[in-house]
Amino acid sequence: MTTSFEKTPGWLDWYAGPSRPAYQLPPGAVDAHCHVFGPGAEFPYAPERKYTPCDASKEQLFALRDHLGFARTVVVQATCHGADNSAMVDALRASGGLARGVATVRPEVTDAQLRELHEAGVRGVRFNFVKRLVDAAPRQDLREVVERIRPYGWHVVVYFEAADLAGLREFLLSIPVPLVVDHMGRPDVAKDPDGPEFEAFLSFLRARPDIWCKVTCPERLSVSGPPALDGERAAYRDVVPFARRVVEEFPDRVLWGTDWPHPNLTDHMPDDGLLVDFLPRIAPTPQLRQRLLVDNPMRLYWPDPH
Ligand code: 0GY
Repeated sequence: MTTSFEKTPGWLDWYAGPSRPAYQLPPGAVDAHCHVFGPGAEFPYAPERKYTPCDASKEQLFALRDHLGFARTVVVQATCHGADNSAMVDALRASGGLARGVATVRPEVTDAQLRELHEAGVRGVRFNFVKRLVDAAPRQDLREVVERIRPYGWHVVVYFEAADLAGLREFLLSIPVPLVVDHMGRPDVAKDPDGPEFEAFLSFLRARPDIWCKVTCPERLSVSGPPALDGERAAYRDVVPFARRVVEEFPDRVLWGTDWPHPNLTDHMPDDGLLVDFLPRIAPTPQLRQRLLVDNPMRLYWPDPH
């Protein structure tokens, strides 16, 4: 079967021919946040999707992993595939154990389906609260999903915007499994990293010792922008103080990933090699980078790699 689709108008394809990073990743580094999109002809996009991306296949993802120097990947289910995890699972199965996954499931998921996802390498589910990406799911549905996944030892990845944290905080803290927050809860980096908005986020991270944070997506959060705008390889400088604060206060529960193929960027598409070069600026010592890139993701996704 072939399925034709039209990309969302203005959709930016991922950056072809990324540079080789100047910073060499430590052996065993994990890209803990990236996606596969389709290919749509093989894995059609969900009817309820809010955007139609360009294809971004598992082969292309694994080629980028090797080019940048990552050893392993965590493939996160993107909203354009809804709760049909087949493209993500196909990537996990093709990875030879070098990829783990975060799925989207509905309360009616069967135990057989959960077992199959676990065997393929899924270790978490994602709850997305970003209004432009999904229609809000009833909280009771999310609670039911948590009860279903709990026996597998999975965690919940949550994606929300800074302005929505106050309304979500109590609900999120009531979820009885570890939480992983995407993209630092999307701070407004035009604001003060020591100001009340980011302080509210840090206080959320302090509320439980099992809340992890991805210090990801400078390209998505930055106002100062990429090198083409600020004229230096050291791009996205306004994001640095935010990410660095999190890395330094919570060194044992931070994760990092490329977010390839960077859905929904409208002004520029990052060179993934430059994104890797962002790492020493937010994790300034080799010890911090070892935890961020190797020890932490291994503990969460491959606690028993043998
Ligand atoms: C990301 C960010 C975005 C998209 C999704 O699942 C998704 O569609 O997560 C976004 O548009 O901010 O993490 O990839």
